[in-house]
Amino acid sequence: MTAPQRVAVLNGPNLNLLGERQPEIYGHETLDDVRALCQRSADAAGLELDFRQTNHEGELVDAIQQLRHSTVGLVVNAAAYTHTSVAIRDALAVVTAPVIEVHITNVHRRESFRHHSYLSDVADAVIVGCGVQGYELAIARIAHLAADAARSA
Ligand code: CA2
Repeated sequence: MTAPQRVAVLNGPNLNLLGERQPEIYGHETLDDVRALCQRSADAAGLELDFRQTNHEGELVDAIQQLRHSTVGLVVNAAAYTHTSVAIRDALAVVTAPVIEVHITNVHRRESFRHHSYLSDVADAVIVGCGVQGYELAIARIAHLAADAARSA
């Protein structure tokens, strides 16, 4: 029997505060709600879920390096590091599995410093402004790509 395929969801700084502060911007769902939503999406797709959050840039780099050979896709909301981190970009650039960048808010409708992402051009897809549903869409897309890859293997 083959091991179940795994999808990883990585969350960056301050996303642990979801639902506790600024609900008018980020909504009422907590990070635990997002984890549960991702678990349902992964279960529906027959994937295992590895869901993480860290406030530290190097920990995100470590996680990307660690997961790059063991997942069928990475969903990344690097939060503020999206707009600053060459290190996270360089780590993602060597991941061969699909990478999907997710932002809860429509960053293009916000302050101009949020309009540039160091990650978008090394990601396979970018989902912004769909609220926490963006995570669900990203996992569904990764499941679709993983099924395609398995068919053509
Ligand atoms: O829209 C997104 O998902 C962001 O990645 C969220 C980041 C922000 O820096 C990006 O520009 C867009 C901020 C995450 C912080 O989340 C908080 C949640 C509740 C209260 C305070 C911060």
